[in-house]
Amino acid sequence: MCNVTFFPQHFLGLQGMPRRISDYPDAFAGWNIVSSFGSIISVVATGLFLHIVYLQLVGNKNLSRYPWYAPPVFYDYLQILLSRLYTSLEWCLNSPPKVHAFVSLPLSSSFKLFSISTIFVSLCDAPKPWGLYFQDSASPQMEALIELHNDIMFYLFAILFSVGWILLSIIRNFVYPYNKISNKYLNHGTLIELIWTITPALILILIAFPSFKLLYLMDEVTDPNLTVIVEGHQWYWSYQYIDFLNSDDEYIEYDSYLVPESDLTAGSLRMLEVDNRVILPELTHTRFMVTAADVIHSFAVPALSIKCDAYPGRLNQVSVHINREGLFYGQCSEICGILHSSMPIAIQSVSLEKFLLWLNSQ
Ligand SMILES: [Cu+2]
Repeated sequence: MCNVTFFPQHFLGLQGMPRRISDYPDAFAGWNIVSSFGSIISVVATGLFLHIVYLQLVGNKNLSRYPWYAPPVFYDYLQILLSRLYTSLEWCLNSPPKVHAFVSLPLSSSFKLFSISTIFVSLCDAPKPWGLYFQDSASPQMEALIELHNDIMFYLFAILFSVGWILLSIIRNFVYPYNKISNKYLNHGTLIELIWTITPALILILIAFPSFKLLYLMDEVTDPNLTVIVEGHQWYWSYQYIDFLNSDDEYIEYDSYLVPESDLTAGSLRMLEVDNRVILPELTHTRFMVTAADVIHSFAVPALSIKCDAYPGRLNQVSVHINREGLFYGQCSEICGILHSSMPIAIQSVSLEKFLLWLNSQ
């Protein structure tokens, strides 16, 4: 039950869902539904557990003879279900594929079982429905973060399997009806206690080294070629390009609001699309100076590994080097009031020529 409730939250976190939002982009809905079912199941299970405890303690009712008995899983049915879940083109072709397999350009959709409403062209730089992993990275920092995550997951799986193995062998070897005197030798073991105290400490140190290295590396702001001032407001972002003046000799600046559901055009993302995007050149060291006008906000774009708190009366800075063209979505990630979920961020990375053209038009 805990897994059903919290594991989807893990995937949602990887996909970039901020905490404490009242309404979320549609891509996040799928796993949230699973999570809701999980929480309902765990409430029911807690009730059942208390009921069983009551039966045993008050009603004096004993356990059945085979407490670990589980009915067999229907393997064939599971296999059929799995092989139907293909999500990419190669799985819908025969093997070996024909030379001209498609008459028109095929559009890939994700997770056919549930998402009839979300058959879009696959987006790389926004959360995906039923996404399990990070959004595609577009900056060196994000590459490093993903690598750190995978490194730590290695230890996590090692721990999961060793603890799981211990649990299973305890269940197998020390169940009452099969092993009546198994408690006889369960006393103390100085050596094993030393091992299980020191090993976790060593693992923590192993994790800490790459983690701190990356932390300090990401704090570094390398010689920026371009500075953008980001100001969080209740409930929109405003941007200022302080390196450039427009024809009236003023800084280029504009506000960026959420596009409401009624004004969305086909294909744009609900709760993520804005009226004025941040336009940045690719392959350029850019610095964001982040601040806020009223309350604390947080400027966050998962694909670029940006997450920077915006405080009133204080300038924070974060540097980013976008390594390809693309459209990157993020959301305010610090609860800032009733419309916290309605102040998304859209950063469009374009070639330098296009960026200059855009500057000229300002
Ligand atoms: Cu905010």
